[in-house]
Amino acid sequence: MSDPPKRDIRNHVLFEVATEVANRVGGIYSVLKSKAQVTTAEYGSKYTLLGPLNRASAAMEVEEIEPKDPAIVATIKSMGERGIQTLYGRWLIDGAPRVLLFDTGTAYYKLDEWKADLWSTAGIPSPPDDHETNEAIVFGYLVAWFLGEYVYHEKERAVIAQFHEWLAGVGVPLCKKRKIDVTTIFTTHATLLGRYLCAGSVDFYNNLQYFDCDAEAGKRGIYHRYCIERAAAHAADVFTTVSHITAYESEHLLKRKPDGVLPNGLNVKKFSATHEFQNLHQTNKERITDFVRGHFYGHNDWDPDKTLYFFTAGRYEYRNKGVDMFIESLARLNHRMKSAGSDVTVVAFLIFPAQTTSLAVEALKGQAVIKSLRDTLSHIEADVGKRLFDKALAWHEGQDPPDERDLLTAQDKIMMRRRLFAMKRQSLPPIVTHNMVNDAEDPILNQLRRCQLFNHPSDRVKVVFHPEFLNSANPVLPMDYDDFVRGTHMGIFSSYYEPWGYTPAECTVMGVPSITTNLSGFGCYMEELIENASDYGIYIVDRRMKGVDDSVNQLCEFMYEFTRKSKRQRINQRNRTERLSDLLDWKRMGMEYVKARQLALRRAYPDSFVGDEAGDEPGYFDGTEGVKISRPLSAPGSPRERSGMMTPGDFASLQEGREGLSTEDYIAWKLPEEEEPED
Ligand code: U2F
Ligand code: UDP
Ligand code: G6P
Repeated sequence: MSDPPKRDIRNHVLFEVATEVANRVGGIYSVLKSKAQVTTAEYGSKYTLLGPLNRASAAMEVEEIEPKDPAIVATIKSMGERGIQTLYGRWLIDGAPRVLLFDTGTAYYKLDEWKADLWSTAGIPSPPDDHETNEAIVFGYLVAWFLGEYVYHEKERAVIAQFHEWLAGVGVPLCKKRKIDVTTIFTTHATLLGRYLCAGSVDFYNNLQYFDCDAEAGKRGIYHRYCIERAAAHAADVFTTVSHITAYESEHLLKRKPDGVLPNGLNVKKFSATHEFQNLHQTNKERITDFVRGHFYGHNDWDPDKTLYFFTAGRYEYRNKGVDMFIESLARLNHRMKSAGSDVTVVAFLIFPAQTTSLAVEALKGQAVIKSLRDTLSHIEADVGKRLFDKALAWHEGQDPPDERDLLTAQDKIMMRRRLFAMKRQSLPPIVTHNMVNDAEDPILNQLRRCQLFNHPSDRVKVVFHPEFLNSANPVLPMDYDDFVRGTHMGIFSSYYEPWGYTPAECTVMGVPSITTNLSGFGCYMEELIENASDYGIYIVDRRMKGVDDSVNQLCEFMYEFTRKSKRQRINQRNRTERLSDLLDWKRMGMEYVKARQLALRRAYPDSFVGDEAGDEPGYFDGTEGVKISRPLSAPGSPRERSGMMTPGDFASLQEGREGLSTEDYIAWKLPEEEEPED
């Protein structure tokens, strides 16, 4: 971009490019969807999301409209003339952002040409049989094509294109090679190598700087994908990740130090009555209790009022999500509660989609048995009421009042006996609600077996493995995930590899305490932000400096202490947890995106910033300068929040002009060897 025309940077246009636009695959969908409201508030019609067209999900999520921006109209038309089909519309979510979805299928006639081009211009190879990569290439070329034509038609305004994750990253090196007059941001939400390496049994964090990345990628058959990811990271004007820990990882594995960190936020919905979320906890907890009664029929010998529901959930990445550590800690917790003679029962749910054939008969039976018990008893109850009423009507002076022994008929007693005997069971209550395809090799089941967590009556910790995401149409545990989370007492996410981790953040905004680790982006973020985090229901297990055994004990200790809280203390803690919501709201987190965009404009159009006094300060004209972070409103117990006048990004520290600094810039993240001496 040697001598670009002077474009209007203040009135710029924003495109956000991702494969999960209006199409749920993973966490990026959560990012785009929850952020839409703040971004459309800022940009209105100047904001468009670009994604591949998935007709099935678009039919549900997108309403087609006519584009108004003349440059978009012209570009769609000219691409259409070359056979490329698109769908332009509004994504039917809060904020209703505009989306432009490309039908990649209509561009496959170009695949070979584009693959050759990718090899000759960027040196990126692409094997013939990797469908996901082919899709990424076609989509990337379509986006570059679109942007190239768009800036040809739109000559006035500056254009920012922000790309998420390697799957949408091919367009980034293309923009650079073709000198398309846009400024680019590449945001990665994990690294390919990080995911693969952590899932194996390597000591990832202590060896980050030693991996031979090309060789490691080659060994795993992902060299070409790694090339795309790395090219996008290097070609972007601004490179960002979602957390410091992933920034550090990216620096070593992708060989570019990110310019900043854009932490993930949530669309926080406030209830008009502040205690409403507590009521929701109570009603949803009762729904969980209904399930538990059925699942543990014949063994319901504990007090529902002294029962705590713990859970963990996510994609089934056994080691990355820390399930190994969670189960081991549960076994220790069980032992500890037993030896202490605790009268509390913990039911721990593990929710990870795995391959199953069907719901287990035992699980269905449990719900059925309890349902017929309840039906029979309400029947008897109604009859008793009627009989009592009739007897009372017929009573006259001198007679004894109706005797309660006459109220149950022989028939009632027989019915009741039948139901009671139906609840007898020979076996222990099941661990898993479904029939697993791979029961004998499933890592969760095997570890539960090893730790002997079998739902024995003497166990204080019971476990339920639900190998499917929750939804309210399920006959065994008929609840949507959000409702389920609200009904639990604590979420536990002892992850080993977790660039951000939406699950604990979601717990927080619903007022549910959670445990995470200092290897998760969210955990580190909260640890930095609030001093006395555990008072606020954010417990952070140290998986960095401690050995595995010590981390397991720490996790066990957190859970054990939680079981010793009184109801009053739990209610209080939930109130405090919920007050942290504001810290996670996109209204605040979104500031980092604003800064990243300003930095991108500055790098592409430095001339437009010359002579500007505040020119060193990314985000200086975006209206966020000096904005005070809202603290969670609370007296007396505001978290000792460390942010003061900072924005989320001051932790994240966009690195403009500071390239070349060491990894110590990443908050709270140092290699063990780089640790300062203790004195
Ligand atoms: C990173 O997460 P990813 O997006 O890379 O993780 P994925 O495997 O793509 O997706 C997990 C999501 O998939 C959804 C589920 C999650 O949002 O709700 N899902 C589903 O709806 N149904 C299914 O059957 C299976 C999955 C990163 F690893 C995280 O730490 C970050 O939080 C995230 C966002 O930045 O990016
Ligand atoms: N989730 C869900 N249904 C479930 C369990 C989990 O929709 O039964 C969602 C949860 O709401 C969260 C996501 O799965 O948004 C997990 O995202 P996270 O960032 O924790 O990890 P990722 O899977 O993206 O690595
Ligand atoms: C909420 C409800 C209370 C209920 C409490 C139970 O706060 O508003 O009515 O007593 O939840 O809390 P627990 O931690 O025992 O589930």
